[in-house]
Amino acid sequence: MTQVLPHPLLEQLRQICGTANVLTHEDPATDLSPWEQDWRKRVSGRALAVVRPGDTAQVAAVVKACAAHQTPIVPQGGNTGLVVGGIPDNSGQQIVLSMTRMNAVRAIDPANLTLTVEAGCVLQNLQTAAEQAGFLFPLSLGAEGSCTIGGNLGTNAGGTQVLRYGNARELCLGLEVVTAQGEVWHGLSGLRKDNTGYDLRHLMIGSEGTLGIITAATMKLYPQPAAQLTAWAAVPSMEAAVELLGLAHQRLGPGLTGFEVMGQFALSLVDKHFPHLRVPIWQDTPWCVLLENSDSESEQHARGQFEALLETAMAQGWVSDAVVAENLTQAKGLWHIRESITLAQVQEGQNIKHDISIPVSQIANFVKETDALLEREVPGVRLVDFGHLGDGNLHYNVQAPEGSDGKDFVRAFEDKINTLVFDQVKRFNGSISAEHGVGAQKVNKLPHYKDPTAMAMMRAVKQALDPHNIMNPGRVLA
Ligand code: FAD
Ligand code: 2HG
Ligand code: ZN
Repeated sequence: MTQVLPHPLLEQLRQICGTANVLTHEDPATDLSPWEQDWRKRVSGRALAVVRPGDTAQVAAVVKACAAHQTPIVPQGGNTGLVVGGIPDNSGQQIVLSMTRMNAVRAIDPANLTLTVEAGCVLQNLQTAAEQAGFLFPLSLGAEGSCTIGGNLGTNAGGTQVLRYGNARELCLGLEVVTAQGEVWHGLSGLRKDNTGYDLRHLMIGSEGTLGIITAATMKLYPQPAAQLTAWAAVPSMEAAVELLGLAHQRLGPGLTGFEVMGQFALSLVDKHFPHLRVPIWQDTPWCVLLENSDSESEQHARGQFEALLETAMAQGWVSDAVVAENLTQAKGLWHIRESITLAQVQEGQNIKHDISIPVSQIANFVKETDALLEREVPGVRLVDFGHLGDGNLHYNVQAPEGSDGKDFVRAFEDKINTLVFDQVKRFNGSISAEHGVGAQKVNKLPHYKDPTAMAMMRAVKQALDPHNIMNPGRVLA
């Protein structure tokens, strides 16, 4: 009989976090797939262990132990990322550092308009904590019921309120981070002004776990609006949607907190797979737009502003039909339709995602040209265009031709289609990752599309902060 020798690192990790918080394949009854498989169920890895620290000191001790054994660490929050950034590779040698046990709201400072929270706090719980204290925490995205603030900061998440409040980066005033050497950087200052050298916070945000582990963050709070109104409008073209956006900025000013665009095919998928959601006015229009007006005065004021805006837009021919939600339940229903596009795409079969940004002024040209290019090069492809038009961020997704197998299609065409789309993005001075990040998915594409000097500076930063490449290797930088 062969005896399984105790793994020295695993023994150490068990001492640091407790046996129950170090999950391995040694126990056949333990299913590690929730941590090893990506949200889209396209990629799976194999972890040496899933480690679940309970506090910052444990994170630091785990990193020190892993560094001593040269064992790579993959930080993970809610595992809702869409670019294969938070799961281990196939080597069986990486540990997943799951942050979900560290989920406490540490402090709320009403006078400073800040909230300090641990990295594993689910975004929705953070929003609720802010609301219960009488404030708004505006970061909002479809995965908010399971993604964590650590993952949001790791990816610099965007979502639906960016045009008014900015992305995760703009909402963060301070960080607590465990470095690749296992040291703790105490940076939870909550200061709005601090010019004491390089801004390390901004280096960590969006670094996708490749420079350090975010253990806590101090986030900005905002006053709650007096009223929030949502409208759904049919628009005859992308040009018209852009005109409507300009008018909405002009008329609503900072009240404009959401401006989403949805192509007809994207909405047809929601209608097909979730008919109970009752998608409004989509059959006779190529595009619909979802607008949100957050008013500091009253609902009556907001409604008046919205009605005047839509009237002008209709007179200009930029809107052909529109509905304004009558109450919060209706508004939530409209937003739910928008947030269901991703899931409707999953139901339709495997697809190719492009999370891109283009200057708003160029989006209509980009879509027209790129649609035509793809239809010519890959006949029959179905384009699922939607996204945060207010930020110039399109989810320019590509579904297999009707009746063909999604998996076969992705295998055969993903690389070709990515190159066609990304070359177009470059031509239009855009970015190949607007909000989801680079992860492992775009790591090989990045050097072709990012400025070489910027790539060299990124490599120098990585080398300086993580010289042994133990922090999420193979992500962001190859
Ligand atoms: P994970 O998936 O666990 O990790 C993501 C990355 O962050 C990985 O590289 C990981 O290593 C790193 N990371 C995680 N925690 C930490 C930490 N504590 N310290 C350092 N690095 C860490 N994204 C948007 O931007 N906008 C959207 O509108 C949006 N909508 C979505 C809708 C759906 C239905 C889904 C499934 C996803 C959506 N996403 C969106 C993508 C995803 O939700 C975000 O990227 C989110 O920020 C990831 O958070 P997470 O906790 O799940 O992170
Ligand atoms: C959204 O805006 C998300 O709904 C997901 O960023 C986008 O499914 C996608 O491609
Ligand atoms: Zn998005």
